[in-house]
Amino acid sequence: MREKLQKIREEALCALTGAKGAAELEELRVKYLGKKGELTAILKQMGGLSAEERPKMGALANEVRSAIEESLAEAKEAAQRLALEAKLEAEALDVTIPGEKPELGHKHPMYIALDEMKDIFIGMGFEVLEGPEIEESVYNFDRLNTDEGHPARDWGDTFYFTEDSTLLLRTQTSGMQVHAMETHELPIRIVAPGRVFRKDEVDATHSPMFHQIEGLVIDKGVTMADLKGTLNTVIEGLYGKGTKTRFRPHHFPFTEPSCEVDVQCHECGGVGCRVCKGEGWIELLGAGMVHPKVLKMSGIDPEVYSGWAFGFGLERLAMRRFNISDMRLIFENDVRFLKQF
Ligand code: 2NL
Repeated sequence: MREKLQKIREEALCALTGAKGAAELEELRVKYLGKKGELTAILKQMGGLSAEERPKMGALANEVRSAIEESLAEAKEAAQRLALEAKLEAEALDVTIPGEKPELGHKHPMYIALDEMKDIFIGMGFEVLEGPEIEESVYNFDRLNTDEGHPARDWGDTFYFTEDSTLLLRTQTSGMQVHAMETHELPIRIVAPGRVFRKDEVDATHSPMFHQIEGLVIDKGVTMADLKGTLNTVIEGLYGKGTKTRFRPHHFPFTEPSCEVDVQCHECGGVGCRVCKGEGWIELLGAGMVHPKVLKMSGIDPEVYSGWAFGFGLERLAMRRFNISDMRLIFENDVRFLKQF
């Protein structure tokens, strides 16, 4: 029996030294120390020993068990350490590998033009307002002296939400300014940029969605001279000092008198060329003195206050600013196009 016990010890310790991994260790534990294991089988034979031999063999058996248990614990610890090391190695992050550079976009050319405009107006003490693209026809039309029956209100030109034509996608940013006249304290000095919508077919100069920037000034004693002076300053800011302008009479329902403003062709200096289509002048914006009826409808007394307003198309402004020949390029968002600005 002594030899058997010593053989078990030898074999077990040898097997444990060579064992790899927790599963194999557990197998060895069952093989040597388990209920049906080799050591237990020996202990079961103890009954057949003499009274003298039994305690000796018992002591030896315990010794062998302890040795195997100790060795098993050590092997388990070593296996865990190895597993952890392997895991750390596998999951290691090499922070010295160069990262992937995120490709940054940049400002859309139309927003470059808009931001230039905003800067010029903010510099002159204007406030920038933005408002809803879904508007009531009262604010888009009625309060701007554009009554029912006016061609601008036609179902063929305007995107309406309701059969009774009370709710629509704004066709101009003027609604914002009407809201401002009703809620702002006087005097008012605001610009309102934003998207507007009209049922236009897409071509080189039209889109059913485009951008406007409108301005409104209301104070005591404001005249057409303020309109001309301010707009000339803005245009010089956009096209350079000394740029010549021309104010032509025009008609808008919300202003009286009204005008359109042209800038002398930067390409030919007014002689006439391909860019200005032989005119020498390029149309830039519409403007005028706010109609007294428009002031009155928003609760402002036209006997005390007067004002002027204007509206630019931003796509056209950007097209002129960057020499873009087709409006569709502005909306297609082809990066090869956008990258150039
Ligand atoms: C254009 C030029 C314009 C206005 C917009 C305006 C706004 C209020 C009162 C009076 Cl609240 N006028 N805006 C004035 C003149 C011209 O836009 O070509 N529009 C179709």
